[in-house]
Amino acid sequence: MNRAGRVLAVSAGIAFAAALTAYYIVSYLMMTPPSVAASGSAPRARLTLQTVASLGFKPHPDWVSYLAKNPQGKWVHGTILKVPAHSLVTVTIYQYDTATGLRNPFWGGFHGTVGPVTVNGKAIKTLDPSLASHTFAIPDLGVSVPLKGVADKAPNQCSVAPCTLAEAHNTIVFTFRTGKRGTFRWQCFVPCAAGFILGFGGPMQSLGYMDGLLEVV
Ligand SMILES: [Cu+2]
Repeated sequence: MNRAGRVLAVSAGIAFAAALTAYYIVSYLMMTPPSVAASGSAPRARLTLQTVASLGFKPHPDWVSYLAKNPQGKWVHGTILKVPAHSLVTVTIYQYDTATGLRNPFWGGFHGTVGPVTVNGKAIKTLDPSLASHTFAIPDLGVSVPLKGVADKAPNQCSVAPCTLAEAHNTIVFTFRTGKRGTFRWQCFVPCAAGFILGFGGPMQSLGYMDGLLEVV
């Protein structure tokens, strides 16, 4: 190839890489994951969530995920939750996934909750860490609640979100208090990402799956 040809080839390569980079940045900036507001208003609000073993639709049908119910009663695949400041927020989680277990038994306890934590209507003080399927934890607010998994052999298990109450699940209800306004990260601490190294990749490190933001407004 002569000099002009090489310059042309290199320039074309650089232009292609620059276009790809620009595309990546623009699509990153334009992607706004949906946020879901709690129902009710200060000083009392309610959040309704569900966890599913596999989302069942694109872009990651086999990823484990949280979903949230909006105030109109529709399930949304989103983990950005909007709650009022200085309020008591009661969270109901329909837990459809089976247990993976916690590596650190400390997280089998309930932290930062106000009043009882109930599983299927029964108050419990702590959860056997090996029964945890996921946790709902907001480290900055000191909140952490392990969620009891569905039995491995439970009949009628759900595999496509949103799951319905007719499918095998545990219902966990707890309340926590919000303080000042701000954005706080929340996440699951169970290594529940099947197929990823140590169970902590993929959905465990992705907003919209096992991670989210709590917008206190
Ligand atoms: Cu999880």
